[in-house]
Amino acid sequence: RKPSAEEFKRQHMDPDSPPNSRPTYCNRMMRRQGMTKGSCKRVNTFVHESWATVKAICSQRQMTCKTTRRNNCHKSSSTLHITECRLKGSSKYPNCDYTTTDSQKHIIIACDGNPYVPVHFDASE
Ligand code: T3P
Repeated sequence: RKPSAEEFKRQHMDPDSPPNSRPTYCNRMMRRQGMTKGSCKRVNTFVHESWATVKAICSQRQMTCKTTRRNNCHKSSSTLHITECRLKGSSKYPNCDYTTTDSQKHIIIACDGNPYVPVHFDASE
């Protein structure tokens, strides 16, 4: 299935909650957003900014995607508020147990389609 903006929103957008380092955030959000079904997704980033702010990155600096090597990635010109969820080594499916880390970083996302919108989270730096 082709990655879509809807998938991107489900997995990576959390505009309404402020960045918060409550340690239970990732365990709760990874489950609620469907990323612990069948297996535990290992790494996932949530962005605490509006869809308008994230969509605008599709017209910012273009670069090669690290994961796909395609040339449709874009790096945010500003840093954004994000939370990174990382599966703990001790975690055993179906008990997906994550570390929650807040930060402010540039993000790199892939955009696709017409309209040209975010479809994949590539990296943060
Ligand atoms: P998706 O393509 O559905 O956005 O790279 C594999 C997945 O890991 C990819 O899912 C994005 C996700 N990921 C993050 O969410 N944050 C990161 O910092 C990295 C490296 C990957």
